[in-house]
Amino acid sequence: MKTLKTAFLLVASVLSLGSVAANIEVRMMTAAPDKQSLTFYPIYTKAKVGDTVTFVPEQKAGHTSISLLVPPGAVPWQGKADTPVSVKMTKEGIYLVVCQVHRTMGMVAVVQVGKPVNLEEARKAAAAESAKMAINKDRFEKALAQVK
Ligand SMILES: [Cu+2]
Repeated sequence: MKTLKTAFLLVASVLSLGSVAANIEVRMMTAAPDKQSLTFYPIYTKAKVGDTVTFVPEQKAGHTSISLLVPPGAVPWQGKADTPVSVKMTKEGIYLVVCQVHRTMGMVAVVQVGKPVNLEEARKAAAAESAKMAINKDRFEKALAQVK
């Protein structure tokens, strides 16, 4: 009887959730499967409000995930070197991410959560950051081109 009650509660709670929040991994890599070096992989990620994005240092080289820009009302983050950081996405919009150590080498990522409400602001911030890069200056632009 107890098992039946537990099973019922489990089914009821799963049904009430509707869409289940996902945990999405973005890897921080020195050499990525797409032949890029010093890069987030993938550089563009689409998520829903309520999802968690975890930045995972796949190869250790001092990689650090920090937010360059977050949508209005969202909380910025600053990860530690070579340490995973999980960010719960509570606000819609575009998040720009850089690796503190390799940002001038174009180690950047874009996370889109829901609608891109701050796309214009994100484009401006990305262009300003890209102007300071020595290599891979087009990565932010390539990632932002995938925003829909
Ligand atoms: Cu890095």
